[in-house]
Amino acid sequence: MGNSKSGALSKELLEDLKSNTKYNEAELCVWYQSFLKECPTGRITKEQFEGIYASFFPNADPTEYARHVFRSFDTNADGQLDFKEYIVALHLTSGGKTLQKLEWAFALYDVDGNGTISKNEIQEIVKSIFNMIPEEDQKDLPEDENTPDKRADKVWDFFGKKEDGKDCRREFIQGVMDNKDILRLIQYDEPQKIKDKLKEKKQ
Ligand SMILES: [Ca+2]
Ligand SMILES: [Ca+2]
Repeated sequence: MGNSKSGALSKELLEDLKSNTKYNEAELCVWYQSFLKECPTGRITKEQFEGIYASFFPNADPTEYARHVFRSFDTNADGQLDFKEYIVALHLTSGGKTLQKLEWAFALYDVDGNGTISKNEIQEIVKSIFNMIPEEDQKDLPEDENTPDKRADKVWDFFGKKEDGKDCRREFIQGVMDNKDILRLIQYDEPQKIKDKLKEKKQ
């Protein structure tokens, strides 16, 4: 993307994003201008991304979760989010199709990217989600999901796994599709708040 600094979106990228997200050409152009204003280099670094999360969770610790979310959006694994990755992220966190969202959730949980999800990986993500729940709110959680371990166990049990089992992408997506309750347990809805904030900035 050699023209990322020229202020214009390449035709290929525009077509790509139009067909893979819900945004139309006019919206994408506006997003792009605001993206360049915020990130003149055309890239968001991991530190900037963590900073965005940190500013929204003053009473909690979103660092770990932000790191995992960043990894799941950094599809070419170069340590930065370019405009395409950023728009796909926005699209997924703000009402993309369920299947796309679940594919993203799988990528989030597959920490080492080996194509399966282990119990350790579930524990790691669930713990990072927990860190974002302020302590006073944790007290209001149901008894069987009020600690990271309990919640991770519940998710793991849902998939019917033995201690050393693994979950592949298809099983994971089908499992969550079949039980909406598990969707609530594996995700954190706060990105909506971040999206709204980013939108405000645009205006
Ligand atoms: Ca990248
Ligand atoms: Ca894995």
